[in-house]
Amino acid sequence: TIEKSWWEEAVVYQIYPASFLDTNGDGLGDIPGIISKVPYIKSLGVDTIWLSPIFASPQKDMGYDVADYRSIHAPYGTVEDVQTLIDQLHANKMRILMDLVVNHTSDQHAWFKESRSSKSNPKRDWYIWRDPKYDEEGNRKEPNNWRSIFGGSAWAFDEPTGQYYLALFLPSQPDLNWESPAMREATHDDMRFWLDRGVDGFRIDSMNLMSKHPDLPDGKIVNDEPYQSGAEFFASGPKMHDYIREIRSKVLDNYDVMTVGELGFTKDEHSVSEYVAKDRHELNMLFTGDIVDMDHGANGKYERNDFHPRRIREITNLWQTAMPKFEGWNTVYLDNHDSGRSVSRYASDAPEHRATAAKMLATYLTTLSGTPFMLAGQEIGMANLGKEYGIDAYIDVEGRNHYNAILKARGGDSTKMGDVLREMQLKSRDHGRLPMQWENSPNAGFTAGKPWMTVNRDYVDWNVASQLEDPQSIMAYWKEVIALRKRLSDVFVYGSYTPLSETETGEMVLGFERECKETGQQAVVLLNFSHGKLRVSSEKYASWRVLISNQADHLGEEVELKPFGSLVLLNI
Ligand code: TEU
Ligand code: CA
Repeated sequence: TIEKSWWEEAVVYQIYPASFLDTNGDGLGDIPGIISKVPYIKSLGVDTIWLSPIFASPQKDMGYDVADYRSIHAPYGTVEDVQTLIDQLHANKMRILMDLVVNHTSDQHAWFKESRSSKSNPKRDWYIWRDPKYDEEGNRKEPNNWRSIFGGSAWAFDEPTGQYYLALFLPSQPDLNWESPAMREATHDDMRFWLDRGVDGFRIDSMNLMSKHPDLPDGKIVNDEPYQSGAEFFASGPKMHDYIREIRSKVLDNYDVMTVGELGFTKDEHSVSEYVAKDRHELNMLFTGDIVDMDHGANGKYERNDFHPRRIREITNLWQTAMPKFEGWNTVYLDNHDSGRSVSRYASDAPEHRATAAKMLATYLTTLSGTPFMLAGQEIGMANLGKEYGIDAYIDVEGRNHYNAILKARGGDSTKMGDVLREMQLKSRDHGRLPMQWENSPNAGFTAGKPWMTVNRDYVDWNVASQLEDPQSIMAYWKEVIALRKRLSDVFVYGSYTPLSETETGEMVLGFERECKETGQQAVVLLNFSHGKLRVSSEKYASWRVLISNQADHLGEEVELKPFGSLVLLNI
């Protein structure tokens, strides 16, 4: 018999609060907007939502800069509103995950204000402070050469006390010092605050950055830039697992909850296993970064590196085969608020392919082992902003910093920025944050006011209202594949995974089998990642029946996949 748990069977729907639904016309989504859509979310078959941060924040990084974890960013609503949301979800047998941002806080957090106030403040060591270094000419220098993930130095100088503090993201996001037991306890209390209100778990932001190498050594020098990554010394540091186990035993184990850790930089199977192997008793699942980095270059996100299906085959095979070895569990995802939409990056948003491509990716997400996470809007095939949008449509700090740095290096000539814009049109974080497209009315029905960011004008054709009416819609397909996953969970959730080789399927098709050993039930999934019509030999599956397909034909000895076609066959 199979050991089962709710979080393995869950299908999670990520909501970016600013962009979901605005109910008071201030142009920003809000908690009442989410509450009003609980029946809609439930109708998809989704059972859990993950809310990106909704806490008090100056919004320098859209809430990933938390000023107070126990109060809500006022335009979003109140703690009472959130309680109503939690209660309504529970009344509908649904669950809610919150974003736990505890690698860093905002510089407006009371803890940091105290910490920076003097060197002798009791909270001084809640953050990472170091003396400056000096070069031969006596010029002040940062304590080491680490680069911020958003560009520039990872250190910010604070005049009043003459020291630098570490900030791996924005200078307004100082890193917490997890070495401090008092800081850890305060953070545990913040977690309990929400768990006691019924929250069902956390997505842990920048999870593996919490433990740094204690000596903060210089990062390996790979080019002549002033700052180097340093990730080898700030990701998955020596105390990482102590901190997680402490959270687990002191906090999480007192509740029936789950955690999903965001895992950047750490990529090897052994290190990954240490977070999620069953006997480790640490996290329930992870977001490995590789699946959203498939078109990143060796020198960074915005370096051109066109997607090839070989990448998704490698990554899928890697984690699908690794997890069972150590009885670990994982997520299955392609989209989040930090990237372009998968349909635009890994498939096609060309009008003639878009619906089929979105359905093909939905098939991928719901037929693998692991907990599927989808981003709001994925159920209607929301896509990136089109090429007609210029740089002004992009507002996110990561992409903007990148663009501005190159613009400066090229002497400020914006006519020479076509290559940079091309990559932003694929990968900018803005695309994952576009306002939800509810209907064909001004601003897609997202707001009656002025939207906080660009509304993609393609809402005219791609919106919730029109797809609700259409049995052939992307949304209808999503409902179907989610329902199939739930009904056949022995195969699709708990079954074993066997990859089909590139020789068997051809390089543009991803294929795999799933099997429930107990019942002998088997499925085969074939996904065409190309613009072309492809045939795959299916002798072995000649007598299997079609469970679901978007644009494909089962011809017995052969399967014909239309462009971006997908097909799932079942043996019994
Ligand atoms: O992201 C962590 C992270 O490492 C990011 O740099 C991510 O790789 C990048 O955005 C991809 O382009 C998390 C959040 O998901 C992100 O939104 C926050 O900005 C970041 O932490 C800081 O809290
Ligand atoms: Ca609002």
